[in-house]
Amino acid sequence: MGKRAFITGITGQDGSYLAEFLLEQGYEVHGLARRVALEDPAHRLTRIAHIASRVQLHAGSLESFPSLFRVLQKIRPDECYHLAAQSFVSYSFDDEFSTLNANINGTHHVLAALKDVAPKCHFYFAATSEMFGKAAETPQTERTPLHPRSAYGISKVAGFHLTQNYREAYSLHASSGILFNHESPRRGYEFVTRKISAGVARILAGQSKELSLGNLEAKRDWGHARDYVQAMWLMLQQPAPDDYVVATGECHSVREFAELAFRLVGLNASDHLTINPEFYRPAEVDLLIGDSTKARRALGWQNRVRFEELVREMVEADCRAAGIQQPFVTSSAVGASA
Ligand code: NDP
Ligand code: GDR
Repeated sequence: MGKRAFITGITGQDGSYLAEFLLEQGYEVHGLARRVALEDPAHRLTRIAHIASRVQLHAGSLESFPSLFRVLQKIRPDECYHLAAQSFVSYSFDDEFSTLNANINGTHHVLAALKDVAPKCHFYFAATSEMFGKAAETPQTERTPLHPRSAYGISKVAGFHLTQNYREAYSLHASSGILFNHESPRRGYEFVTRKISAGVARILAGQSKELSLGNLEAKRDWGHARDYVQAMWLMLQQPAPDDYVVATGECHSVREFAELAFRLVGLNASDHLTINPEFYRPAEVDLLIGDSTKARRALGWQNRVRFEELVREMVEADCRAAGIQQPFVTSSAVGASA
């Protein structure tokens, strides 16, 4: 009999890759989905449509302790991956209240329910490099001080501390993955990488002329979501719970991402890229780059997808969706002139 896993946020980017991975490992996979999503699967469950018949979805929301308690009591999972969150940093400035409410209370609700109904369950918390925010050192490790710069970052610091506290106070096998940005063709359209890949595809297809972004100089450590969900799983297979930074150790600016995406399809970024101050944030995180030595050594984790391959996969997927089968002008853009 395989193990039982429960994923909050199964309809999101990471949840969909994690569900696939756990099914491959022989798990019985359960997921939390909002009632509105269950009633509109054609639009709201697109990322897991291909595995819908193999996962069991349960209605519930982060805001409702009773809904989470009921689901966890019914499933009593061996492993719980708590990924659900209001995850868009920019939106957390527009609505601090709902971000703090969903993210902090949601994590508290899941932990409190697990403590009562499945205290032996291994728990994963989706922490983030945004907790480092105005980072005190470069690169960031598990020991770097936390200095969040948004309600989102603050909510994740609270979730991180809650997770540590449940580990210490109630001996829960509760781990946090401090994951740096990870992307894929399943990334939400609001995030900058997908905004770029989808924007490039639209321009190439003649459906639009420009792509409007905010701060091009922000630097991020971008990996592929498929690699990162394996780190989540590895953490829960360890005898003892712990916290791990998961990152590629390589960083690029938003400008570099955009220039490469345009260059791959034979377009010049400067002909199409415009700046819109509306996309600037009240407080920016300028530079994030992670040192994942601990995860590599203790978990044996590695990231396989490099930067150019990631950009290429995202641009290709969006071009295909726009009806363009062969979007690339060169086999490799590295070293190509802009
Ligand atoms: P997504 O935004 O793609 O997915 C978020 C998920 O949370 C969706 O399934 C969404 O459901 C669900 N959700 C949001 N609010 C609620 C709610 N109130 N009740 C129930 N479900 C809710 O995020 P990712 O997959 O990219 O990220 C997964 C987690 O990892 C998040 O917690 C994120 O903050 C964190 N993280 C992500 C990183 C990244 O680079 N991707 C890096 C570090 C951390 P619905 O589909 O209905 O909206
Ligand atoms: P981030 O991702 O805030 O790092 O959070 P996002 O892609 O939104 O922003 C990355 C950087 O790009 C700059 N930027 C823009 N961002 C967006 N969204 N839209 C724009 O037009 C634009 N122009 C420039 C931003 O200012 C920022 O510096 C992601 C989320 O997945 C979080 O949930 C997760 O915790 C962190 O990654 C690690």
